[in-house]
Amino acid sequence: MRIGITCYPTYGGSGVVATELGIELAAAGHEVHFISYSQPFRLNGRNEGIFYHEVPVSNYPLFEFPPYDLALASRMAEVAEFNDLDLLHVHYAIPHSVSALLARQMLASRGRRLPFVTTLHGTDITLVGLDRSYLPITQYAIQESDGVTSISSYLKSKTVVDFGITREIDVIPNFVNCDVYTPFTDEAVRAEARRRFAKNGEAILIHLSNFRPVKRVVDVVKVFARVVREVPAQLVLVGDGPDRSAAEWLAHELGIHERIHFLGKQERVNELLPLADLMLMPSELESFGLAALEAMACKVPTIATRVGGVPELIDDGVTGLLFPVAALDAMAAGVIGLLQDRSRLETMRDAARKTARTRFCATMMVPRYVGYYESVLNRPA
Ligand code: GMT
Repeated sequence: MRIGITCYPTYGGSGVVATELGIELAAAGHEVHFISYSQPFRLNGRNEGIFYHEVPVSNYPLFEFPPYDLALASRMAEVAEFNDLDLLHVHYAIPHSVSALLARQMLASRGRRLPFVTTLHGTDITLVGLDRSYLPITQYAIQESDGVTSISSYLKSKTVVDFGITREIDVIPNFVNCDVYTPFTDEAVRAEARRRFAKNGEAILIHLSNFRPVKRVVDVVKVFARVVREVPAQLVLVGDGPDRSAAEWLAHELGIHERIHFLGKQERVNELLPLADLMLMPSELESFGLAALEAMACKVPTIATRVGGVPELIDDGVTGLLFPVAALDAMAAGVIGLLQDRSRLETMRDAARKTARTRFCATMMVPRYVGYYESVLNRPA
């Protein structure tokens, strides 16, 4: 198949899923064309079968707000025509599904079929999409898509209820490549690698996100401050975004900054995750929680909040621990309890990896997407 993929190329879960899917599809022999305003950050240009098409956006002075969605629609139609695409797969409804709808109509007027699949990821439904200025058009584009998938059952229900969507939505959960996201096989090698952050064999906690308010990064620092009162530990923070400076200030104010490693955006998170004992994900909301899945594949359980689609991923007490939002004392007690009970932590680490491999592996989910594309293509136009 020849598939066009559009996503936000910046640091965010939907872009990661779209990019990883494109890489897997190309590895399976499909031709994948990414169409976006810049190259998705996990796409390094080395993969055979993957092409990238930049969307140029005019900055003519009359446009106080450059019309990206229109430029994207034009580029989608062009790329589809010049490369004979079978279908488009857009990640994040706003504005990608609207642009795809326009591209489909443009090509239909020339007698060419270009169906599109929309994958809903989270804030496109739960936050941004509910804004009245976007709601009617998002609702329309979802309803008019040739196929719609959602990354969790939670998000599917939210879309049906909050947007009054009546069309079918298939749940295809997020996935991880369990050969790329792997734990260390040799404990001595792991111990040596951990010295990068923990010179004296201390515990290592990790957090990975885009540091947006919904991630509650300040809570990560507050939980860590409680943990280090009881257990010697280091905290590795991967990512960047609006709340980074607040987190850095707090780390200094609490006098624990020397134990906290702000790494910023990192390309190869698969090399950092396996160094940790636990991940912290105290988010206000997560429709899925991809970072936690990537950690689980590396044998790192997550201490998370019981929100959105997280319970579909993390089995409380088995593959991680779940707490109410802002329950900082309870979260810290959970972390301390696990760090002080190494055999319980080891059991949980094994269970986390097993769940990633048996329920969320790329080898299972990518064929589901391919099957879904085929069903869309086989439907009458
Ligand atoms: O979490 C973000 O702010 C980024 C956002 C996105 O769409 O880029 O992530 C959403 O999609 C991810 C991939 O499907 C999910 O793992 C995240 O849970 C979801 N974020 C939220 O629901 C807040």
